[in-house]
Amino acid sequence: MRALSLIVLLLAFAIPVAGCGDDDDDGGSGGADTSASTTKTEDGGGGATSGGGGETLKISADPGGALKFDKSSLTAKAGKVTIEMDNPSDLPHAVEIEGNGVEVAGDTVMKDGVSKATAELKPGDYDFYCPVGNHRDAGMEGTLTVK
Ligand SMILES: [Cu+2]
Repeated sequence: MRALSLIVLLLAFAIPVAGCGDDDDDGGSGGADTSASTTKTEDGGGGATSGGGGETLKISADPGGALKFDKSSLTAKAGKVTIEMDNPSDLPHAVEIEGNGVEVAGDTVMKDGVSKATAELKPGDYDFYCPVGNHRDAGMEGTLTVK
């Protein structure tokens, strides 16, 4: 009897964990290591308690090919923040968030691509910019204020 109720308990526990795993499915990037999947389960639990979601700020590179974004200042609430940059131009661009010990870069994307940088941010001032070539120096940057 005891062993049976233990199994029922384990099953009840396993179902919500599996549901969580479907959310951020980036498996396959590493090897088929069993210790890696154990770590991932723990991460999933932590993410669930923090509420998930977060805030997404959308910006765009200049469609005419100028080295600038369509916004030079952004504001977000503290927590998980994503900057999502559309690239309608013929130049490669990316978006990067930097400041207060954080440095996260999105993929460099070509025309019609979307670059995303996501970071857990505390209140403070951050920079966002394009890390491609000299784009930042040329003016492809702005300020992200987190409150
Ligand atoms: Cu750029």
